[in-house]
Amino acid sequence: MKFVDISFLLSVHSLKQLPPETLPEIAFAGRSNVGKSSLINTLVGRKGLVKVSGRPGKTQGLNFFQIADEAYFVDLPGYGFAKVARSMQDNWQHLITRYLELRSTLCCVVVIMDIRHGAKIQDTQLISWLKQNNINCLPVYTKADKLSGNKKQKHAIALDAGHTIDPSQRIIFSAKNGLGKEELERTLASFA
Ligand SMILES: Nc1nc2c(ncn2[C@@H]2O[C@H](COP(=O)(O)OP(=O)(O)OP(=O)(O)O)[C@@H](O)[C@H]2O)c(=O)[nH]1
Ligand SMILES: [Mg+2]
Repeated sequence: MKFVDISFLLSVHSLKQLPPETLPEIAFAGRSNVGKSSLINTLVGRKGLVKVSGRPGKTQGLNFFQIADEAYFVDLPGYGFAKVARSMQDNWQHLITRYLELRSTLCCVVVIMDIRHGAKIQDTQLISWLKQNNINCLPVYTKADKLSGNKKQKHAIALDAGHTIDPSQRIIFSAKNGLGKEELERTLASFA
């Protein structure tokens, strides 16, 4: 499946606003500023579709995109952004957790991590929570353009070890040069 015919559907700030569970859904999660929105833009080949920012906390609410009549993409707000008020963080956390637990059409959560950084506790927690709840999880190590070939592999292996991920089950990616784009397309199509 090529993810081309895509349009913005709605931004969800409470469970009541969720669209009906009609199409298979793929959600994109990760720490604030890791590159979730950029990854979606690369995947769909539309630079400006999802707003990208150098400032963490850009994406607020659950942003739904519809891909033809085939699937929804859900851009989740980033976690771990300290400058957002505590009460708001709690609200996001609650909304995202309930969404992930309740959504029967959710077929995969892409967990995006910065390949340059070591394993972060919030990613580890999310990955193991998804496993416990029998939700498909696809780890993606992004910003790979920022590392040389050798370092890329070394960092990827360290992240695998930190999160107990099998190297065949994750994808090394770059929104800047398109590395891993086709592999990601193929893998997501197999879930949707
Ligand atoms: N070099 C490089 N920069 C990237 C890549 N992906 C994202 N960025 C940059 O990282 C910053 C954050 O990107 P976003 O896509 O807005 O990140 P996000 O995870 O959606 O951020 P929030 O919505 O705030 O949680 C921007 O300055 C992007 O240009 C990548 O693969 N390579
Ligand atoms: Mg974003």
